[in-house]
Amino acid sequence: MSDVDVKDKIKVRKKKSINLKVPKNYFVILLNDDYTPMEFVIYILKSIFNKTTIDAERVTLHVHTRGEGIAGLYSYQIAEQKAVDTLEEAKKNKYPLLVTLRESE
Ligand code: TYC
Repeated sequence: MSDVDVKDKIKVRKKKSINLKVPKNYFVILLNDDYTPMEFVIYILKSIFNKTTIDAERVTLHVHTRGEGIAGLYSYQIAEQKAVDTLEEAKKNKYPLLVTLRESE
């Protein structure tokens, strides 16, 4: 076999690349509206976002006066599930409460 033929048989193994990307986190943002009762928003923040009563009241007042506020920060899957749970609970109670997700950083 010539040198050229032998060289064709040499396999170059590619180094396995490591994914160095850190997964992003997502804010679940509550939006204000004129109809959802404060008590219901507080209940959502306590039951879905594990807030204390004091924190839930603080976030609710912030959303009420500023238009929006952070309910929590989670990995995408958890943030999405909490948003779905919030919207389902609001729908069940016929309130127009809305949430959005916002990528952090
Ligand atoms: N603005 C509502 C009210 O006056 C209260 C409210 C707070 C609604 C936060 C939504 O995400 C919200 N009853």
